[in-house]
Amino acid sequence: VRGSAELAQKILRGDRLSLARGITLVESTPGSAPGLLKALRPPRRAFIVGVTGPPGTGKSTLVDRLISQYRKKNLRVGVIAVDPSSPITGGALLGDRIRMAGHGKDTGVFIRSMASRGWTGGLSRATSSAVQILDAAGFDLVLLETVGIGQSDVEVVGITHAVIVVLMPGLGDDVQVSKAGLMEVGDIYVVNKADLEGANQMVTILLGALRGRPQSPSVLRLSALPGKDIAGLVDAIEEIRARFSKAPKELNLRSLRGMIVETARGNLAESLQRVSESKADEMASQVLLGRLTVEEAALRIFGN
Ligand SMILES: Nc1nc2c(ncn2[C@@H]2O[C@H](COP(=O)(O)OP(=O)(O)OP(=O)(O)O)[C@@H](O)[C@H]2O)c(=O)[nH]1
Ligand SMILES: [Mg+2]
Repeated sequence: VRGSAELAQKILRGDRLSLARGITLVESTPGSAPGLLKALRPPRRAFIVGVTGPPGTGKSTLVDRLISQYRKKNLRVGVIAVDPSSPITGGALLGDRIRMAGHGKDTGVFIRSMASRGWTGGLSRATSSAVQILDAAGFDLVLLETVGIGQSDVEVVGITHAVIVVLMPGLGDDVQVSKAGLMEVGDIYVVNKADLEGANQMVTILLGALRGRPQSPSVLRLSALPGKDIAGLVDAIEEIRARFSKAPKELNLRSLRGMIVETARGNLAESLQRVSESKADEMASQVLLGRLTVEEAALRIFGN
């Protein structure tokens, strides 16, 4: 605990090495750093933006462009790029680093890739913790990139104040977009790679898919790679950021709700993993003997 108080002090002072160490700590040994997070409990200042969407739509390229835009505004920018399935998309981590490498020497920018390292539920919890650490370290803007493959990959952006969903031409309306729950989470939808064919069609599909939403989110088309029409996206972000600055409570409550749920999800998944190995075997025999149903066994798995 003494060590974590010291580490917290250094993080609050903005020491980069301690910041990196703090994130490594929450990433590698989840739940082991309650002292650190408690000591950090910051006045919540950072504006936190999630960037999600199917693989390869240009999220990292867009994040890189946003870093440049916000550095021009003199905001300090922290980035967490989450890779939920490192064995499969192992190249993506390296790719993210390379794509954002231009900011490597800028002390107003901190970029970190995080991988789930194979343990269930760890991702959600570690991400919430890492975002809190960047907030405490005094970053004005925190960008959180996640690949929107499955429901939980998408839901992790619920810990933010604003969510950008990045799509591209040719995705179609059903497969990746609707299924992953992307149509529910976005405040801003971007059709990236507008330089490619089919961008207008994608916008049409998107508007159709968003029709059921009570408040229509912004829909923008741009090209992150050549850096075309990024200004429109910055305007859309700034509109939400202005709302956040004026009355932070509403968006902070949304983000904290998300963090609590994601952390609980992590805890639950970890507990389940811990008990299921030993207990499921024993209960399977009970079910086989007709003493329990599968449903009863599942309800009892956390009990004694
Ligand atoms: N034509 C075109 N290509 C782009 C544009 N933006 C990004 N790309 C390319 O799309 C590819 C994927 O870009 P990334 O930024 O890595 O996409 P990502 O969504 O972060 O990918 P993952 O993190 O792996 O899901 C790269 O080859 C980019 O150069 C664009 O505006 N136009
Ligand atoms: Mg990426």
